[in-house]
Amino acid sequence: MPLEHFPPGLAAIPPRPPIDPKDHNTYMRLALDQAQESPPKPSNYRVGALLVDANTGAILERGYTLELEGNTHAEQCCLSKFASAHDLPEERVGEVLPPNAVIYTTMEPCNLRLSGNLPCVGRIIRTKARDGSPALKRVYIGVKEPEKFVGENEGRKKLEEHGIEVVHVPGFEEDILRVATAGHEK
Ligand code: HJL
Ligand code: ZN
Repeated sequence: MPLEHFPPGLAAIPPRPPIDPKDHNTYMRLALDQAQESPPKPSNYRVGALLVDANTGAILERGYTLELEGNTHAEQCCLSKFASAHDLPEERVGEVLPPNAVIYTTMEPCNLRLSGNLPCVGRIIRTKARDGSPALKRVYIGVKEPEKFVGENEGRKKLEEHGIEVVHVPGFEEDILRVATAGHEK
C-alpha cells in the first residue's frame, strides 16, 4: 500500500529493520544495553543476554542479571521469560525454540554459583529440542568470567563438552567489564 494511503498516525512508525544474523557485534551491543539495566550488586556481575533465531535474525527474548524475581542471572532470565511466554516452565523451553536458536551473553555462562543455584551452563545444557538434541546450538560471549568469585570458570569447556559451540565476540571487553563490575569495591 503506498504510504500516503496509511492513516496519519500509522505511517509515522518506521518498520524495524531486521538484523543480519551474521552481525554479531550488533547483538553483543544489544546484550550490553541489557546489562546496563541490571542493578549493581557487589556479589555478582551485571550481565545482559539475548536469545536469537540465527536463521531469521529475530530477537526472541532479552534478559539481564536480577531482572526476574530472586537471585537471577541474565541467561536464566532470557530462557525463563521465553518459556513463560509459551506457558512452559524454564526447563521445557527447548520445546518451543526455533531449530537454530543461539544465545548472546556479555559474560561466559557460569558453571558454579556461590549461592548454590543451578548455574546457567546447566540451564543451557538441559535445554533440549523435542528429539533430545541441544536446542541452543551456539553461545556467543563477550568476555570470559573474571576469577573474582569462583576462580577459573569452566563454563566454556563444559558447554563444548556437551556439543554446544562457544564463540567469542571481540571488541566489547572493556565496556562489558566496566558495566559488569559497577558497584563492586575497587
Ligand atoms: C553470568 C550473570 C551473572 C554472572 N555470570 N554469566 N551471568 N550474574 O547474570 C557469575 C558469578 C556469580 C557468583 C555469585 N555472574 O549469582 O560467578 O549469587 O554471580 O548465585 O558466583 O553467585 P550467585
Ligand atoms: Zn549464570
